[in-house]
Amino acid sequence: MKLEAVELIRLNVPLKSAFRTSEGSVSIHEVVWTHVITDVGEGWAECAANGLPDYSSEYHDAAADVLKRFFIPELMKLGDDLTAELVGPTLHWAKGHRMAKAAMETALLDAQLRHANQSFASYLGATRQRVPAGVSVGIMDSIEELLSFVSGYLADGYLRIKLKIEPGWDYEPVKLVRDTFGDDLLLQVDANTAYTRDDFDLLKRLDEFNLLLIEQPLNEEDILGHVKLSQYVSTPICLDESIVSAESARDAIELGATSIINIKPSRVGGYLEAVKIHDVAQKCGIPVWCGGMLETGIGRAANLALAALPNFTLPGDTSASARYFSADTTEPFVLRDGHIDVPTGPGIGVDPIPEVVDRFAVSREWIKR
Ligand code: NPG
Repeated sequence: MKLEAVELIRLNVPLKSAFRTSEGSVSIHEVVWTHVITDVGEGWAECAANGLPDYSSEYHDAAADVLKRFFIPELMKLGDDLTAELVGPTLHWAKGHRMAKAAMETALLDAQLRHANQSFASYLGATRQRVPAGVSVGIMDSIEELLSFVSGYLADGYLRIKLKIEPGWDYEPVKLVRDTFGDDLLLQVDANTAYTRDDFDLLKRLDEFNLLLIEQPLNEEDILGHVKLSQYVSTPICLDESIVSAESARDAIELGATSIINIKPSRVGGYLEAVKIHDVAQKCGIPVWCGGMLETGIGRAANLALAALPNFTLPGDTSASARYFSADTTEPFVLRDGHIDVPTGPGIGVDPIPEVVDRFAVSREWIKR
């Protein structure tokens, strides 16, 4: 396939309500889309880098810049020899920028698979037609508000609840949710790196709530800290930000830093690396689940395909469109019996709705050969 042109579309998509984590609060999902035009057809992807570099060092302006300045021209140079599988090796020389790399790989894979009339799910090796859905619940202003949101999500049918925590918003809210909704609720927490090695006793108190896991309690570079914490608490530790490749996943597993992994394709450079992490974890008997980066339908579609692979044995943050958006950029994904259907059409299996994209687009720029 040959890359003829790329349209970089900047979108500001309003969230239904502000989403607050220990890293900050978001009320508008600011992202860049890569819309690729090739000689075999077009493809779409949503780059997960958000407005601020607060989850990782990536942010949308930087992603747009590195795509325009380096990645797109380099992929165009491959001429007819370009395939989605070559994106990773071709851009390997550039350090980091995994979300930008993932956006190019995903859009080209979408174009390639649409042309081959094959779905993402079938290409990635999915074994299920629908996936169980969990929901991520942000930090709130009050416990009453938290309980009311959790109760609403359970009424919607979500099968597991993930509570965002930070120092000062941990033991009490988790206790109240556990006491209010009972022992059968699948419950886990996500600290987004908010704690330090001085907080082990506090984190150990969470053991009393029979949580599925504590996600990324310490700094992403503190692998040894996570090893020590895993030995100190009985709740399983799950890494997110720390896992950026199949190698880092293998090492974290071998060292005993993680016993469950959150896989986000964008964080690790794309779906091909994500499948490698799935495979490494599966060989080691480590379950995985699919995380989310507030993606609109364009990004959510491919995540659902990944979440249908066999070692995704825990419900992911693969929520319905209505969890975050009043209007999604594609046909909305809906919750049915706590599950979401995996798209079956060619490529990512969904198309952007032009009027919605026009409404949320703040700029559009073409990069041509
Ligand atoms: O369901 O898309 C979703 C969001 C799930 O909590 C979620 N994502 O830390 O995992 C995270 C968090 C996040 C959102 C991180 C946006 C970075 C940006």
